[in-house]
Amino acid sequence: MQILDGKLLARQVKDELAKETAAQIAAGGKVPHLAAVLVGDNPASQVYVRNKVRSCEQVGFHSTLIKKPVDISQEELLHIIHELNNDDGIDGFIVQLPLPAHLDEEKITLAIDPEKDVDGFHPVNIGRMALGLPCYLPATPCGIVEILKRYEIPTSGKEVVVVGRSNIVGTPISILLSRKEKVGNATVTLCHSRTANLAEHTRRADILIASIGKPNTITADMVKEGVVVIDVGINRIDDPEAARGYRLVGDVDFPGVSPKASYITPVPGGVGQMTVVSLLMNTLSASKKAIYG
Ligand code: L34
Repeated sequence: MQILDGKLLARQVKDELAKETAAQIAAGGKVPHLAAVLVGDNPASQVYVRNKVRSCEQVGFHSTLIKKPVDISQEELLHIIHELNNDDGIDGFIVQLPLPAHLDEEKITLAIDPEKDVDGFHPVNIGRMALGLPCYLPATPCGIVEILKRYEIPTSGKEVVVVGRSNIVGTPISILLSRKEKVGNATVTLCHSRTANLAEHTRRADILIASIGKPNTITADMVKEGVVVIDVGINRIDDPEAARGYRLVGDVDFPGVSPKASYITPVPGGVGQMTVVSLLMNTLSASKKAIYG
């Protein structure tokens, strides 16, 4: 069993991005600038956005963090998005999800200019992705592709089983891996909460992508020997002995499944790390106007 080390890969990609950014600036180009909008005080979102801002600093980007109280109105948030859309200094921006229940995530996502949608969540970017056109790829699926690419894990002709059909992970990764691309050409099965006999599907997987949002959903009896496991889940479990009072686990029962796996991502230190660097990759493309000219 080999660990797919997201932390190590993230460091490598960041080194590459830092060099490319320095070269761009030395050639008289732009310092890439990412803005992140964080609404409310969801503790996990605070950690993720902090990681994003810190990572921008590490690679030499500018970043702007816009923090707003939990009770911000929809109009006010739409106004901020409108300003960011029209701010030439900002190459790309994100609105961290989930949003408080009174805000309409769909409306907010649709308000973001696709050219600045470095999260790749806007239907224009998702549609372009589905057709194989240049686009911003959603960060988590992009991170998964980068892991498979850099560890040289073959996908062509393989059985990929994705568990979870969210707009930001399950749906896009199933499209990406079935496309005719270097990391692609897989036979993809997309399972979800209404799938009958989940284990029958997961046991067929050469590559299993778990993005359910519930700890220990994938157990040893549900996978075959030699499976490649990509665990997207990040769940907080109360743990009085841990310094922070909780520990992080994925959607996969790591102690049970890892002995059967050929490769497996850890949580933390796996996919989450690559989600952050994918956002940086998209922001650098945005600063070059590489996608939309
Ligand atoms: N708009 N909302 C928007 N864009 C995104 O790309 C996200 N996502 C997901 C949630 N909402 C979003 C993220 O940023 C998930 N996500 C994310 C980002 C970073 C990490 C995990 C998920 C991350 O840094 N994970 C660390 C551990 C962090 C911790 O200690 O809690 C890891 O090693 O997995």
